[in-house]
Amino acid sequence: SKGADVPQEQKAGWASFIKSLAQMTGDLSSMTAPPFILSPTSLTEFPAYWCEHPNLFAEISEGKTEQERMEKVLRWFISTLSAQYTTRNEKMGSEKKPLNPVLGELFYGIWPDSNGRGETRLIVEQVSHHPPITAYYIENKKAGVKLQGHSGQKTSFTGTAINVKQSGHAVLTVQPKNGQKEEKYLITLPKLRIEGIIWGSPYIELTDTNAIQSSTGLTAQIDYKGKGYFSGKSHSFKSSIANASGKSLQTYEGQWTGKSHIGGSKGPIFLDTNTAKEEVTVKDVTEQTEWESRKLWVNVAKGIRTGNYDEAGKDKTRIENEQRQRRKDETANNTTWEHLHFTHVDSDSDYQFLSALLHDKLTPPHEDAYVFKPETMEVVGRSN
Ligand code: CLR
Repeated sequence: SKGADVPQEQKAGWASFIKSLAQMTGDLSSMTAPPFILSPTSLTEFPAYWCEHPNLFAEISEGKTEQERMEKVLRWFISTLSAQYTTRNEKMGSEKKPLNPVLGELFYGIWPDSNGRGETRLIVEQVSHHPPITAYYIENKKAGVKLQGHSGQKTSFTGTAINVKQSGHAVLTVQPKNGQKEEKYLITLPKLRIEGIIWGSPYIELTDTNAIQSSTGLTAQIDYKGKGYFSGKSHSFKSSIANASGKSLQTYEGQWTGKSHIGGSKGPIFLDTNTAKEEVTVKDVTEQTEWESRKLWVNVAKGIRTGNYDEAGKDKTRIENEQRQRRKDETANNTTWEHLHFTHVDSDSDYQFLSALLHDKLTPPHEDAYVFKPETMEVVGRSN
Protein backbone atom coordinates (compact mmCIF):
# COMPACT_ATOMS: atom_id res chain seq x y z
CA SER A 1 0.00 0.00 0.00
CA LYS A 2 0.93 3.69 -0.20
CA GLY A 3 4.06 4.59 1.74
CA ALA A 4 4.51 0.98 2.85
CA ASP A 5 8.28 1.36 3.09
CA VAL A 6 8.21 4.71 4.90
CA PRO A 7 8.87 4.71 8.67
CA GLN A 8 5.61 5.44 10.55
CA GLU A 9 6.76 8.78 12.01
CA GLN A 10 7.92 10.07 8.57
CA LYS A 11 4.73 9.24 6.61
CA ALA A 12 3.37 12.78 6.81
CA GLY A 13 6.75 14.18 5.71
CA TRP A 14 6.87 11.77 2.75
CA ALA A 15 3.33 12.72 1.68
CA SER A 16 4.18 16.42 1.69
CA PHE A 17 7.46 15.71 -0.17
CA ILE A 18 5.42 13.98 -2.91
CA LYS A 19 3.09 16.98 -3.02
CA SER A 20 6.00 19.36 -3.42
CA LEU A 21 7.35 17.18 -6.27
CA ALA A 22 4.29 18.20 -8.25
CA GLN A 23 5.34 21.85 -7.95
CA MET A 24 9.01 21.23 -8.76
CA THR A 25 10.39 23.06 -11.75
CA GLY A 26 13.22 20.98 -13.13
CA ASP A 27 15.63 20.76 -10.19
CA LEU A 28 14.81 18.74 -7.12
CA SER A 29 18.37 18.69 -5.77
CA SER A 30 17.73 21.48 -3.28
CA MET A 31 14.31 20.22 -2.09
CA THR A 32 14.01 19.13 1.51
CA ALA A 33 13.16 15.45 1.90
CA PRO A 34 12.42 13.29 4.96
CA PRO A 35 15.47 11.75 6.69
CA PHE A 36 14.82 8.10 5.74
CA ILE A 37 15.44 8.92 2.06
CA LEU A 38 18.70 10.88 2.57
CA SER A 39 22.01 9.45 1.43
CA PRO A 40 25.27 10.41 3.18
CA THR A 41 27.06 10.56 -0.19
CA SER A 42 27.51 13.65 -2.34
CA LEU A 43 26.82 13.62 -6.09
CA THR A 44 30.50 14.50 -6.66
CA GLU A 45 31.28 10.85 -5.86
CA PHE A 46 29.06 9.49 -8.64
CA PRO A 47 31.56 9.82 -11.55
CA ALA A 48 33.52 6.99 -9.88
CA TYR A 49 30.76 4.66 -11.17
CA TRP A 50 32.30 5.07 -14.64
CA CYS A 51 35.23 2.92 -13.67
CA GLU A 52 34.27 0.14 -11.28
CA HIS A 53 35.51 -2.26 -13.97
CA PRO A 54 38.94 -0.67 -14.56
CA ASN A 55 40.14 -3.72 -16.54
CA LEU A 56 37.43 -3.18 -19.16
CA PHE A 57 38.36 0.53 -19.31
CA ALA A 58 42.07 -0.21 -19.81
CA GLU A 59 41.42 -2.99 -22.35
CA ILE A 60 39.76 -0.69 -24.87
CA SER A 61 43.08 0.33 -26.43
CA GLU A 62 44.01 -3.33 -27.00
CA GLY A 63 41.31 -3.86 -29.63
CA LYS A 64 42.97 -4.70 -32.96
CA THR A 65 40.41 -3.16 -35.30
CA GLU A 66 38.05 -0.18 -35.16
CA GLN A 67 35.12 -2.54 -34.68
CA GLU A 68 36.87 -4.51 -31.94
CA ARG A 69 37.61 -1.27 -30.08
CA MET A 70 34.01 -0.09 -30.48
CA GLU A 71 32.83 -3.40 -29.06
CA LYS A 72 35.18 -2.94 -26.09
CA VAL A 73 33.89 0.60 -25.55
CA LEU A 74 30.31 -0.75 -25.58
CA ARG A 75 31.21 -3.57 -23.15
CA TRP A 76 32.84 -1.10 -20.74
CA PHE A 77 29.90 1.31 -21.07
CA ILE A 78 27.29 -1.40 -20.32
CA SER A 79 29.46 -2.53 -17.39
CA THR A 80 29.15 0.95 -15.78
CA LEU A 81 25.33 0.93 -15.74
CA SER A 82 24.64 -1.36 -12.79
CA ALA A 83 27.07 0.67 -10.65
CA GLN A 84 25.59 4.00 -11.79
CA TYR A 85 21.95 3.07 -11.36
CA THR A 86 21.50 0.23 -8.85
CA THR A 87 24.26 0.69 -6.23
CA ARG A 88 22.10 2.64 -3.75
CA ASN A 89 19.36 -0.01 -3.87
CA GLU A 90 21.94 -2.72 -3.22
CA LYS A 91 23.69 -0.87 -0.40
CA MET A 92 20.92 1.19 1.22
CA GLY A 93 17.74 -0.70 0.28
CA SER A 94 16.43 1.91 -2.18
CA GLU A 95 17.45 4.89 -4.28
CA LYS A 96 18.24 7.85 -1.97
CA LYS A 97 18.62 11.59 -2.27
CA PRO A 98 22.34 12.37 -2.57
CA LEU A 99 23.94 15.37 -0.87
CA ASN A 100 23.73 18.42 -3.12
CA PRO A 101 27.37 19.43 -3.80
CA VAL A 102 28.63 22.96 -3.16
CA LEU A 103 30.35 24.97 -5.88
CA GLY A 104 34.03 24.00 -5.94
CA GLU A 105 33.56 20.70 -4.12
CA LEU A 106 36.25 18.17 -5.10
CA PHE A 107 36.49 14.39 -5.18
CA TYR A 108 39.68 12.46 -5.96
CA GLY A 109 40.28 8.76 -6.29
CA ILE A 110 42.38 6.08 -7.94
CA TRP A 111 42.11 2.48 -9.04
CA PRO A 112 45.56 1.05 -8.41
CA ASP A 113 47.58 -0.78 -11.04
CA SER A 114 47.01 -4.52 -11.09
CA ASN A 115 48.40 -7.08 -13.56
CA GLY A 116 50.18 -4.26 -15.38
CA ARG A 117 46.95 -2.57 -16.55
CA GLY A 118 48.19 0.78 -15.18
CA GLU A 119 46.83 3.15 -12.54
CA THR A 120 43.53 4.90 -13.25
CA ARG A 121 42.94 8.35 -11.79
CA LEU A 122 39.71 10.21 -11.09
CA ILE A 123 39.29 13.97 -10.65
CA VAL A 124 35.86 15.47 -9.97
CA GLU A 125 34.85 19.10 -9.42
CA GLN A 126 31.44 20.65 -8.86
CA VAL A 127 31.46 23.41 -11.48
CA SER A 128 27.95 24.79 -10.90
CA HIS A 129 25.59 24.83 -7.94
CA HIS A 130 22.45 26.30 -9.58
CA PRO A 131 21.77 24.19 -11.58
CA PRO A 132 24.03 21.44 -10.19
CA ILE A 133 26.72 20.41 -12.70
CA THR A 134 29.54 17.98 -11.96
CA ALA A 135 32.65 17.78 -14.18
CA TYR A 136 34.92 14.73 -14.20
CA TYR A 137 38.10 13.36 -15.72
CA ILE A 138 39.27 9.74 -15.63
CA GLU A 139 42.60 8.66 -17.09
CA ASN A 140 44.69 5.53 -17.39
CA LYS A 141 47.90 6.93 -18.92
CA LYS A 142 49.55 3.58 -19.42
CA ALA A 143 46.55 2.16 -21.26
CA GLY A 144 46.09 5.35 -23.31
CA VAL A 145 42.42 5.73 -22.35
CA LYS A 146 40.77 8.85 -20.91
CA LEU A 147 37.23 10.06 -20.26
CA GLN A 148 36.12 13.66 -19.86
CA GLY A 149 32.55 14.66 -19.14
CA HIS A 150 30.03 16.66 -17.18
CA SER A 151 26.64 15.81 -15.82
CA GLY A 152 23.44 17.65 -14.89
CA GLN A 153 19.80 16.65 -14.54
CA LYS A 154 16.38 18.01 -15.41
CA THR A 155 13.64 16.38 -13.37
CA SER A 156 9.86 16.25 -13.72
CA PHE A 157 7.14 14.41 -11.82
CA THR A 158 4.43 12.33 -13.52
CA GLY A 159 2.32 11.77 -10.41
CA THR A 160 3.86 8.38 -9.71
CA ALA A 161 7.40 8.55 -11.11
CA ILE A 162 10.22 11.08 -11.45
CA ASN A 163 11.54 11.47 -14.99
CA VAL A 164 15.17 12.51 -15.19
CA LYS A 165 16.65 13.87 -18.38
CA GLN A 166 20.42 13.95 -18.12
CA SER A 167 22.25 16.92 -19.56
CA GLY A 168 25.90 16.90 -20.50
CA HIS A 169 27.92 14.29 -22.37
CA ALA A 170 31.22 12.45 -22.12
CA VAL A 171 34.07 12.05 -24.60
CA LEU A 172 36.31 9.00 -24.42
CA THR A 173 39.76 9.29 -26.04
CA VAL A 174 41.63 6.13 -26.99
CA GLN A 175 45.19 5.71 -28.24
CA PRO A 176 45.14 2.22 -29.83
CA LYS A 177 48.04 -0.02 -28.69
CA ASN A 178 48.70 -1.12 -32.28
CA GLY A 179 49.76 2.42 -33.18
CA GLN A 180 46.67 3.32 -35.23
CA LYS A 181 45.60 6.91 -34.86
CA GLU A 182 43.82 8.31 -31.79
CA GLU A 183 40.06 7.80 -31.66
CA LYS A 184 37.31 9.72 -29.89
CA TYR A 185 33.95 8.42 -28.76
CA LEU A 186 31.06 10.72 -27.89
CA ILE A 187 28.83 9.20 -25.22
CA THR A 188 25.32 10.61 -24.81
CA LEU A 189 23.42 9.80 -21.62
CA PRO A 190 20.23 7.74 -21.13
CA LYS A 191 17.01 8.95 -19.53
CA LEU A 192 16.00 7.73 -16.08
CA ARG A 193 12.64 6.97 -14.55
CA ILE A 194 12.51 6.79 -10.79
CA GLU A 195 9.73 4.38 -9.89
CA GLY A 196 8.41 3.22 -6.51
CA ILE A 197 8.02 6.79 -5.19
CA ILE A 198 4.51 6.25 -3.82
CA TRP A 199 5.68 3.26 -1.75
CA GLY A 200 8.70 5.10 -0.45
CA SER A 201 11.16 2.69 -2.07
CA PRO A 202 12.47 4.43 -5.19
CA TYR A 203 14.51 2.59 -7.83
CA ILE A 204 15.77 3.54 -11.28
CA GLU A 205 14.74 2.15 -14.66
CA LEU A 206 16.52 3.37 -17.79
CA THR A 207 14.36 4.43 -20.73
CA ASP A 208 14.68 5.43 -24.36
CA THR A 209 18.11 5.28 -25.85
CA ASN A 210 21.62 6.65 -25.87
CA ALA A 211 24.46 6.45 -28.34
CA ILE A 212 28.21 6.10 -28.60
CA GLN A 213 29.57 7.81 -31.71
CA SER A 214 33.15 7.09 -32.75
CA SER A 215 35.41 9.32 -34.83
CA THR A 216 35.97 6.18 -36.97
CA GLY A 217 32.36 6.47 -38.17
CA LEU A 218 31.06 3.51 -36.16
CA THR A 219 28.02 4.07 -33.95
CA ALA A 220 26.62 2.01 -31.09
CA GLN A 221 23.02 2.66 -30.19
CA ILE A 222 21.63 1.29 -26.95
CA ASP A 223 17.86 0.90 -26.39
CA TYR A 224 16.49 0.36 -22.89
CA LYS A 225 13.34 -1.38 -21.77
CA GLY A 226 11.95 -2.37 -18.39
CA LYS A 227 9.68 -5.23 -17.39
CA GLY A 228 7.31 -6.50 -20.03
CA TYR A 229 9.11 -5.40 -23.18
CA PHE A 230 12.04 -7.18 -24.91
CA SER A 231 12.28 -10.12 -22.57
CA GLY A 232 9.82 -9.43 -19.80
CA LYS A 233 12.79 -8.72 -17.55
CA SER A 234 13.61 -5.41 -15.90
CA HIS A 235 16.83 -3.51 -16.76
CA SER A 236 16.98 -4.90 -20.31
CA PHE A 237 18.79 -3.45 -23.29
CA LYS A 238 19.40 -4.09 -26.96
CA SER A 239 22.30 -2.59 -28.81
CA SER A 240 23.69 -2.54 -32.30
CA ILE A 241 27.03 -1.44 -33.72
CA ALA A 242 26.53 0.12 -37.14
CA ASN A 243 28.92 1.47 -39.74
CA ALA A 244 28.91 4.99 -41.16
CA SER A 245 26.19 4.13 -43.70
CA GLY A 246 23.93 2.80 -40.93
CA LYS A 247 24.41 -0.92 -41.71
CA SER A 248 24.27 -3.03 -38.55
CA LEU A 249 27.48 -5.03 -38.04
CA GLN A 250 26.67 -6.75 -34.75
CA THR A 251 23.86 -6.80 -32.18
CA TYR A 252 23.84 -7.38 -28.43
CA GLU A 253 21.07 -7.94 -25.91
CA GLY A 254 20.42 -8.84 -22.32
CA GLN A 255 20.24 -7.23 -18.91
CA TRP A 256 22.60 -4.42 -17.89
CA THR A 257 22.36 -5.71 -14.33
CA GLY A 258 23.35 -9.25 -15.30
CA LYS A 259 24.17 -11.23 -18.42
CA SER A 260 24.07 -10.04 -21.99
CA HIS A 261 24.75 -11.85 -25.24
CA ILE A 262 26.25 -11.30 -28.68
CA GLY A 263 23.66 -11.74 -31.46
CA GLY A 264 20.42 -13.23 -30.09
CA SER A 265 19.48 -13.99 -26.49
CA LYS A 266 21.10 -17.44 -26.85
CA GLY A 267 24.35 -16.11 -28.34
CA PRO A 268 27.78 -16.18 -26.68
CA ILE A 269 28.18 -14.12 -23.46
CA PHE A 270 29.00 -10.46 -24.15
CA LEU A 271 29.23 -9.36 -20.53
CA ASP A 272 28.37 -10.65 -17.09
CA THR A 273 28.11 -7.68 -14.73
CA ASN A 274 27.90 -9.95 -11.71
CA THR A 275 31.68 -10.16 -11.67
CA ALA A 276 33.35 -8.21 -8.84
CA LYS A 277 33.30 -4.40 -9.00
CA GLU A 278 36.32 -2.45 -7.84
CA GLU A 279 35.35 0.54 -5.75
CA VAL A 280 37.47 3.64 -6.09
CA THR A 281 40.26 4.12 -3.54
CA VAL A 282 40.00 7.43 -1.67
CA LYS A 283 42.36 9.01 0.88
CA ASP A 284 41.25 8.81 4.48
CA VAL A 285 39.15 11.82 5.54
CA THR A 286 41.89 12.87 7.98
CA GLU A 287 44.26 13.36 5.01
CA GLN A 288 41.77 15.34 2.90
CA THR A 289 41.62 19.11 2.38
CA GLU A 290 38.58 21.24 3.29
CA TRP A 291 37.03 21.18 -0.19
CA GLU A 292 37.19 17.43 -0.62
CA SER A 293 33.73 15.91 -0.49
CA ARG A 294 34.03 13.41 2.36
CA LYS A 295 35.86 15.94 4.55
CA LEU A 296 33.42 18.76 3.74
CA TRP A 297 30.34 16.65 4.54
CA VAL A 298 31.88 14.54 7.34
CA ASN A 299 29.48 15.69 10.10
CA VAL A 300 26.41 15.69 7.87
CA ALA A 301 27.20 12.16 6.68
CA LYS A 302 27.82 10.99 10.25
CA GLY A 303 24.48 12.47 11.37
CA ILE A 304 22.61 10.74 8.54
CA ARG A 305 24.34 7.41 9.19
CA THR A 306 23.69 7.42 12.93
CA GLY A 307 20.18 8.89 12.78
CA ASN A 308 21.32 12.13 14.44
CA TYR A 309 19.43 14.37 12.03
CA ASP A 310 19.74 17.50 14.20
CA GLU A 311 23.51 17.25 14.00
CA ALA A 312 23.31 16.63 10.23
CA GLY A 313 20.94 19.56 9.73
CA LYS A 314 23.08 21.95 11.75
CA ASP A 315 26.25 21.29 9.81
CA LYS A 316 24.38 21.37 6.49
CA THR A 317 23.09 24.85 7.41
CA ARG A 318 26.62 25.94 8.37
CA ILE A 319 27.97 24.80 4.97
CA GLU A 320 25.12 26.48 3.07
CA ASN A 321 25.51 29.77 4.95
CA GLU A 322 29.23 29.79 4.27
CA GLN A 323 28.47 29.31 0.57
CA ARG A 324 25.91 32.14 0.58
CA GLN A 325 28.48 34.43 2.19
CA ARG A 326 31.07 33.53 -0.47
CA ARG A 327 28.64 34.39 -3.29
CA LYS A 328 27.82 37.71 -1.56
CA ASP A 329 31.51 38.54 -1.18
CA GLU A 330 32.12 37.75 -4.85
CA THR A 331 29.33 40.09 -5.91
CA ALA A 332 30.64 42.81 -3.59
CA ASN A 333 34.22 42.40 -4.84
CA ASN A 334 33.16 41.98 -8.44
CA THR A 335 34.98 38.65 -8.70
CA THR A 336 33.79 35.28 -9.99
CA TRP A 337 34.47 31.79 -8.70
CA GLU A 338 37.28 30.04 -10.56
CA HIS A 339 37.31 26.31 -11.31
CA LEU A 340 40.45 24.52 -10.22
CA HIS A 341 40.70 21.59 -12.66
CA PHE A 342 38.45 22.54 -15.60
CA THR A 343 38.01 25.31 -18.17
CA HIS A 344 34.50 26.02 -19.39
CA VAL A 345 34.05 26.23 -23.18
CA ASP A 346 30.76 27.31 -24.80
CA SER A 347 31.02 24.86 -27.66
CA ASP A 348 32.87 21.54 -27.37
CA SER A 349 34.64 20.87 -30.69
CA ASP A 350 34.70 17.09 -30.11
CA TYR A 351 30.97 17.14 -29.44
CA GLN A 352 30.28 19.26 -32.51
CA PHE A 353 32.27 16.97 -34.80
CA LEU A 354 31.01 13.67 -33.38
CA SER A 355 27.34 14.58 -32.91
CA ALA A 356 27.22 15.53 -36.61
CA LEU A 357 28.11 11.88 -37.44
CA LEU A 358 25.17 10.47 -35.45
CA HIS A 359 22.38 8.96 -37.57
CA ASP A 360 19.55 10.27 -35.39
CA LYS A 361 20.28 13.99 -35.36
CA LEU A 362 18.15 14.47 -32.24
CA THR A 363 21.13 15.65 -30.24
CA PRO A 364 21.70 19.40 -30.34
CA PRO A 365 24.54 20.38 -32.72
CA HIS A 366 26.41 22.27 -29.97
CA GLU A 367 27.01 21.67 -26.29
CA ASP A 368 29.29 23.31 -23.77
CA ALA A 369 31.99 21.40 -21.95
CA TYR A 370 34.39 21.54 -19.04
CA VAL A 371 37.85 20.78 -20.36
CA PHE A 372 40.30 19.19 -17.93
CA LYS A 373 43.49 21.20 -17.35
CA PRO A 374 46.22 18.52 -17.56
CA GLU A 375 48.67 20.71 -15.63
CA THR A 376 46.41 20.34 -12.55
CA MET A 377 46.70 16.54 -12.49
CA GLU A 378 49.08 16.67 -9.53
CA VAL A 379 47.28 19.52 -7.74
CA VAL A 380 45.26 18.19 -4.83
CA GLY A 381 42.84 20.47 -3.00
CA ARG A 382 42.43 24.21 -3.16
CA SER A 383 43.95 26.77 -0.85
CA ASN A 384 41.14 29.34 -0.32
C1 CLR B 1 24.06 11.44 -11.68
C2 CLR B 1 25.08 11.08 -12.74
C3 CLR B 1 25.48 9.60 -12.61
C4 CLR B 1 24.26 8.72 -12.72
C5 CLR B 1 23.18 9.13 -11.76
C6 CLR B 1 22.59 8.19 -11.00
C7 CLR B 1 21.48 8.45 -10.07
C8 CLR B 1 20.84 9.83 -10.21
C9 CLR B 1 21.96 10.86 -10.41
C10 CLR B 1 22.78 10.58 -11.70
C11 CLR B 1 21.40 12.29 -10.35
C12 CLR B 1 20.55 12.58 -9.12
C13 CLR B 1 19.40 11.57 -8.97
C14 CLR B 1 20.06 10.18 -8.94
C15 CLR B 1 18.93 9.27 -8.52
C16 CLR B 1 18.11 10.11 -7.53
C17 CLR B 1 18.67 11.54 -7.62
C18 CLR B 1 18.42 11.73 -10.12
C19 CLR B 1 21.97 10.89 -12.96
C20 CLR B 1 17.59 12.63 -7.35
C21 CLR B 1 18.17 14.04 -7.33
C22 CLR B 1 16.97 12.42 -5.97
C23 CLR B 1 15.56 11.89 -6.07
C24 CLR B 1 14.93 11.81 -4.73
C25 CLR B 1 14.12 10.54 -4.62
C26 CLR B 1 15.01 9.35 -4.38
C27 CLR B 1 13.11 10.70 -3.57
O1 CLR B 1 26.41 9.29 -13.62
